Amino acid sequence: MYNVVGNTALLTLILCPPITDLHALFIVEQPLANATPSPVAEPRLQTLATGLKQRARELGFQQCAITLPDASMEAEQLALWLERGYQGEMHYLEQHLEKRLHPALLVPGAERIVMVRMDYLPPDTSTLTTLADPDKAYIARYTLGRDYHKLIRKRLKQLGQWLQQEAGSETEVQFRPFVDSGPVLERPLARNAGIGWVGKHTLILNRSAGSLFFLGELFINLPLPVDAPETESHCGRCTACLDICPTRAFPEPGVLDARRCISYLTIEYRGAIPIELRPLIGNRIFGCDDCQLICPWNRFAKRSPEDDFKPRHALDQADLLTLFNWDEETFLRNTEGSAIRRTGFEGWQRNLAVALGNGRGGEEVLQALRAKRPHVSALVQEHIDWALERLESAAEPSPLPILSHPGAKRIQDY
Ligand code: B12
Ligand code: SF4
Ligand code: SF4
Repeated sequence: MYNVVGNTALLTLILCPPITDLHALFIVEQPLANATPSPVAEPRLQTLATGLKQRARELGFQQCAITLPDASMEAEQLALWLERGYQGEMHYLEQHLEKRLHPALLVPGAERIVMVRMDYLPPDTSTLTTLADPDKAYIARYTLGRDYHKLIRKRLKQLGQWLQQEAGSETEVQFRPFVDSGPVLERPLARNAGIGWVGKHTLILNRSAGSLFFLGELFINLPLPVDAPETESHCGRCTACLDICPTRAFPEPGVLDARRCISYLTIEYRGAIPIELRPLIGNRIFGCDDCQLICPWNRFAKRSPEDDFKPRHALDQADLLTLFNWDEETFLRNTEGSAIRRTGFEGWQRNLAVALGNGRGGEEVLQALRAKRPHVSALVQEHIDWALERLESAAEPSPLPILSHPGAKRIQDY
């Protein structure tokens, strides 16, 4: 929290070892205000809200909308989702349930949540061509450049400071920014703010921007007027995302079994990837975009103007073999300031071994796998053995369901 009165950052963050990622931050709640802020007249609140949205656009957010700190309508489904174990080993999702459903318990004093979205699609990165080339590594398009958490958090802080200055001495505005960094149900809150609807692939979709954007939010202690929620789904009878998911990760529309999702398996999960899912992962070594690429609404997705989201180290079309041959030092150097570090060097090698096993093979690949084997952990060794066995038995590559779907003709190569 950024407190203009005391000028001290009161946000207390305790990093839960050994996971050093933002999802695992344990937030100790601190009130936004020790004293109730002075009341502000209705017309002035309206002017501040209009100015705030304008300032958000100037700061690079494509949309900004205001909602109440209330996600209680998710209670039943969230409990059911967790009961079914769909969260896999993301145990942090089981914690702070009351705070997720009632965000004012997370940030006492919060009167409103200002939701923002920021497009992330980088300029032409030949997405489908890379996905279809078994020698190339596919990295989800949201993470080819700089870690978005840092950029969005910084801009949200600037947005909050603008509000403080604008309110001036009228009232003590206080705020706290989040992006993926706390027990916040960002998608229901974004829907409540009217940013979009929750698509059958579980992500927020907007009619003029698709879904290729990040969400972030600012908790504030000022009762600004709220925006109308999105109450309709515009998915209609479409089921494209459900049909083409390579690992069949949707047990039903709008419900994700994360344990089967390639994004979870390649980023969040630390163990041995289930053998039956390995061939379906193809060349995806960090995250997956298929359910979004096939979505007809993403024809309206906009390119991001942010330089920070442009690919670094040509990661948009790197060769699998080149990445597999990186040592730990190279991995750490080339992923500095990137969200890719989240998978760790062991996870990186594990994912690359699976992708190489799904590839075309050849003498150079076989030699690289054999040469690396003695120098890696038991976990990676087991994945290398799987890859070698698969390549030596000349197993057929798994089909790419996204390319055989009738809707594929409409997909741009982004
Ligand atoms: C954990 C997490 C993941 C997990 C789990 C995903 C998930 N669907 O929850 C994994 C690692 C798989 C993941 C993957 C991705 N993620 Co993610 N992820 C998150 C995170 C940190 C928390 C989400 C959460 O709370 N999930 C909890 C469950 C309970 O939510 P849910 O799946 O929506 O479940 C609800 C419905 O299923 C519903 N429900 C409705 N009907 C029914 C019926 C039944 C019977 C049941 C049981 C449930 C049910 O109940 C649940 C309660 O609301 C958010 C950031 C945040 N703080 O919100 C980002 C976030 C959702 N991710 C994001 C992104 C970009 C991605 C990826 C696209 C990245 C990639 N390219 O690889 C993929 C997309 C995969 C997908 N199709 O969802 C963005 C989405 C932006 C947007 N436009 O919506 C977010 C918001 C991050 C951000 N700040 O921008 N992610
Ligand atoms: S991200 Fe990939 S694996 Fe996960 S649900 Fe979407 S299509 Fe399926
Ligand atoms: S692919 Fe179709 S069903 Fe899936 S989110 Fe997009 S519009 Fe909805």
